[in-house]
Amino acid sequence: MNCKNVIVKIPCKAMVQGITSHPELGKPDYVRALAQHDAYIKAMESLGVKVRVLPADESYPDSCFVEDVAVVSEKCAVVTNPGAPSRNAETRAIIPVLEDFWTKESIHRISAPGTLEGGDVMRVENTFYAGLSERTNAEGIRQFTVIMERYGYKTIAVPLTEVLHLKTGVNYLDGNKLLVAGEFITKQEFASFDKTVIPREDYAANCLWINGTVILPAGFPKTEAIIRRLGWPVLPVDTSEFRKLDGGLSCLSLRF
Ligand code: CIR
Repeated sequence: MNCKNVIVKIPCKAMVQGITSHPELGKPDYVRALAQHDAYIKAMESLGVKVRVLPADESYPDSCFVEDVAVVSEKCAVVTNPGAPSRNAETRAIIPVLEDFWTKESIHRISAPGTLEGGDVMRVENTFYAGLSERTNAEGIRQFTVIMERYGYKTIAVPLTEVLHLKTGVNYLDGNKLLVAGEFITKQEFASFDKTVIPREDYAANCLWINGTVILPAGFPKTEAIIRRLGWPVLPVDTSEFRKLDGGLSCLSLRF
């Protein structure tokens, strides 16, 4: 689906204390992270997208991963309820921003005991796949399903066990094509897709199809070659500093 707008949030200095399941990769280099974030914005702009840049928020080390605090579509927006305690209140700052794009009536909320993070939600046309993960629970998906039904969208829950978020390992490109890695290669829920398996470069499953070009993380040549073979131009963007916090390309923006 074509994308007109993107919301991003500048990384804060406290990002070096962000959550990570890969401490062996080391702490992010803040200056490099800022430069990579800037390149991400420029990549989006080069594809015809209008980028709204939110200021850094030092209270929340992981707040640059703005994808997790909302799920957006052309008809509505859903403010999530992040399952990570240190990230839960990040949602407060996104509400006034969403109000610039959606009416108050079309902005909804996931509430406790439901939890949901945007990284667990993948849109394919009028269907949302929602990962049942450590961050997103069944009640969160139930609430999300009810909200989205009102707008004519369907939700399919996908249990996951190996990765942080659904989109850590599976991403929809276009034309029924799905990039899959790890546990998503064999999942029944994705049986009808035209799947491309990421060969031993699992991190590169988190790519973004933006208006006919695929933005992919820099440094994954096998994946880059595969995507070129699928027929799309590619735009590599270095995300090495965000990877140290389990973050990838999709995590850094809300796209609509
Ligand atoms: C976290 O653990 O919440 C952050 N360090 C990474 C969030 C990545 N977001 C995403 O996959 N959507």
